[in-house]
Amino acid sequence: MNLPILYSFRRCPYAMRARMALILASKNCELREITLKNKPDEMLKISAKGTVPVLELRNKVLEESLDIISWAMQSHPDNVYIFSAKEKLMSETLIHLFDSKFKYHLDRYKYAFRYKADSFNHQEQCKSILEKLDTKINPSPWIFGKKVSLLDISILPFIRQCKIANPEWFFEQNFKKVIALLNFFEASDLFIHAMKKFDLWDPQNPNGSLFP
Ligand SMILES: N[C@@H](CCC(=O)N[C@@H](CS)C(=O)NCC(=O)O)C(=O)O
Repeated sequence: MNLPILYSFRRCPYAMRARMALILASKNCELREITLKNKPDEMLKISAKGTVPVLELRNKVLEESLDIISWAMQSHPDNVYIFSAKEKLMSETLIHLFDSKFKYHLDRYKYAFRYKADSFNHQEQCKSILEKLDTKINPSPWIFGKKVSLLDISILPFIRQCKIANPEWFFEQNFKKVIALLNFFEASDLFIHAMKKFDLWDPQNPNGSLFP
């Protein structure tokens, strides 16, 4: 295959948002499903920091999910919501909040033992961020209406992880608009497509899988 190569890990929220952007922009690539415990040398050679997703283009390597999204959006797919300047700023602020503060607390809530953290305290911090988000959005069905936006695809994989940590607790919470949005997201063709399973990439048999 002579396509961009995407190193991906199905369950990684950063890789999920990159895959969704590639689907929305119909950007074909060769997907190489990896495992974080045994990253292939081929990936580490082009991206020493060892995180997924990585997109290898003909002339450059994109090592950040948000850069992969920007690259995919260069073709301005008309199935993606176009932000006003104000919405763009709000979205960027929220994406940053989820990538930094929310992810920080989410990791310590989910893996309290590993981080020697107080799970309850970090669950409360996640809750507070989701409650604030709930006051800012009015999903119908996506955050900005009928079209999915980069804000939806960027933050929902993390909100989903928060749900997975304890679904019973999650669904009892008061952030009902966030819950409705997540339910819609998880049932969407876009998300289902992005979560398609691929065999682990085998460097001995180097052709990956065609994606999307
Ligand atoms: N800022 C990076 C973060 C990517 C990231 O942290 N991915 C995780 C998996 S979800 C990873 O690859 N971690 C490396 C490891 O666990 O060894 C991005 O947005 O692409």
